[in-house]
Amino acid sequence: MKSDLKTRHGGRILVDALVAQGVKMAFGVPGESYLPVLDGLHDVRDKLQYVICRQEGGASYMAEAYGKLTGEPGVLMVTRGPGASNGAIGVHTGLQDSTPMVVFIGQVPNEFAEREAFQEIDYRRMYGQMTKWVAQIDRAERIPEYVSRAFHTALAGRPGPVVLALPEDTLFAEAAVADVPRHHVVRPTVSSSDIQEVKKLLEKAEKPFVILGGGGWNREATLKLQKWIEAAGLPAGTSFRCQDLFDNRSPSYAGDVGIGINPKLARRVKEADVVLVIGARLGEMTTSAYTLLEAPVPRQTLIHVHAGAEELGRVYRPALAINSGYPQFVEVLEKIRIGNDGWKQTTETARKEFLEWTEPQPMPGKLQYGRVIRWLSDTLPEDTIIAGGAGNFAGWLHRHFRYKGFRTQLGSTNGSMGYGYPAAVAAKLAAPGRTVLGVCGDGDFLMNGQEIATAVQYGAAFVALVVNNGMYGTIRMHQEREYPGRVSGTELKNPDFAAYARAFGGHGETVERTEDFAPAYERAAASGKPALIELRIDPDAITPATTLSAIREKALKSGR
Ligand SMILES: Cc1ncc(C[n+]2csc(CCOP(=O)(O)OP(=O)(O)O)c2C)c(N)n1
Ligand SMILES: [Mg+2]
Repeated sequence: MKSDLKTRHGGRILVDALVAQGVKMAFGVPGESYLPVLDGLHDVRDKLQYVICRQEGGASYMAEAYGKLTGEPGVLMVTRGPGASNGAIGVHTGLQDSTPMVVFIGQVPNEFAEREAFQEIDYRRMYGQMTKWVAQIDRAERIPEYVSRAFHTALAGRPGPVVLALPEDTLFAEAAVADVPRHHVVRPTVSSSDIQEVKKLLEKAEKPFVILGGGGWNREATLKLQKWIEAAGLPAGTSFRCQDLFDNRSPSYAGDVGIGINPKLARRVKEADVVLVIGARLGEMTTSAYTLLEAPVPRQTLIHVHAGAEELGRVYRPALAINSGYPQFVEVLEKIRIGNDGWKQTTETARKEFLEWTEPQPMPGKLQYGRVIRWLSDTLPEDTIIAGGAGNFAGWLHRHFRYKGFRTQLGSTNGSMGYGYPAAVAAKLAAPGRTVLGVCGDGDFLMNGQEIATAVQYGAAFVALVVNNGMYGTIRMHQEREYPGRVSGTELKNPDFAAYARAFGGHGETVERTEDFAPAYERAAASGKPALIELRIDPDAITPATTLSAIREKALKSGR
């Protein structure tokens, strides 16, 4: 048999394995540690586009965003020690966001192993806690087997990242070995007796609430579930940065159960008698630091549906624990009929509270950023992808933008800064027909602003906002609360962001007044280039609802 197979070097075997798994796009920064892979990529360039980035942090975020957007593992390729270190941030994001990723890292040749050779790191230890599986491939003929397992593992149950290290000798070695066909996606399903139990518990409920979240959904499942929830008259919310799992315009949508939660919604979740959680891990951000539900035994009757068996009972002991994929769960759930008028009335109230809460409030300064976000929400096409970073500027986005359907939001639930810009680049490359908007802070943007070069190189024309308040505002806010008036380590002297964008070959605009935003956006979108709009907001406007000076005064009054 083997004699029929063509002999290939390890690099070629690897890229053929990726093509066999269905990979169409990979992100990375090259290194001399994986030259045979780069050589193999040359051969398959018509089938697999290798997007070269300017920093592995940007590349790893792009791979993560690609995985989040498409549901297919995001593929990242980086070099040894330094590349692997820079690339860690997207892997951590992938873990906390349950995003399928497969990461390849160059490695020193086996003959030098364990000598702390040039750039050598043991990735099993380095990435052990950040991944579902880390391995090193020591024989070229086993590459297809390892790659197949990596794809199965990244996608199975709760999706997540996998790392494969590639010793140089494995890549240069030649072998005659067959490719492995495309992976299966293995997710458990719910039993009919468990669904009957869900029905029984919900039927008894007077104040039920549903929370959706996590990774491993698809569009059909979110639409079916939304229909079922609407028919039942149940109120529903979404977990932190998973706001696109439910059309925010639905009469059943009560808001996001995340950071800066509507206090009325927080009370609603706290006072619910039955909470049905599908896909959310119930992490610190979603539970308002484990207060909406008490750990380990919540007061509410908790029905927890999760695709990862290890998540069930990890923090909360549910009344009913269901290990199931979400599309699989919805498929069975939608066959049961429940609902009553009491729930419908509650849902109407919850919806009213959501609408009130999300109405932009006046803030200091000439640029009403909340109104800008609302304008974008009302104006952009329904399937626009919003890629946001981390910082207080994202609070306006979470509060005033109405997400209209599955995978219109890319955000980091691990709260890692620098995500929005590269995620927007990846989104535009993965879905060139869709409008993409990046939303970044001034601190946040410069963590990966160099990826404008990648956007220009690959023609990713989208608009990014940079919300400039001249500081690491989030930290300053906490500072004013804890140590009022003692500003330390949070001021920023910024570049001219519009000029920065133009220097890379992009389009740049600066906006200082609300009325100037719409025409600036139209010009930016029409430029056909990667475009950046700097929004100069009043630094006192620290959240959609309060000011820095109000926080400081309150802290001083309380004797801090
Ligand atoms: C990679 C990373 N580094 C540091 C932090 C801590 N951190 C959270 S928000 C923030 C400031 C964000 O500043 P900016 O992007 O300007 O947004 P702003 O809060 O001013 O709106 C910092 C430093 C983080 N979350 N992620
Ligand atoms: Mg800032």
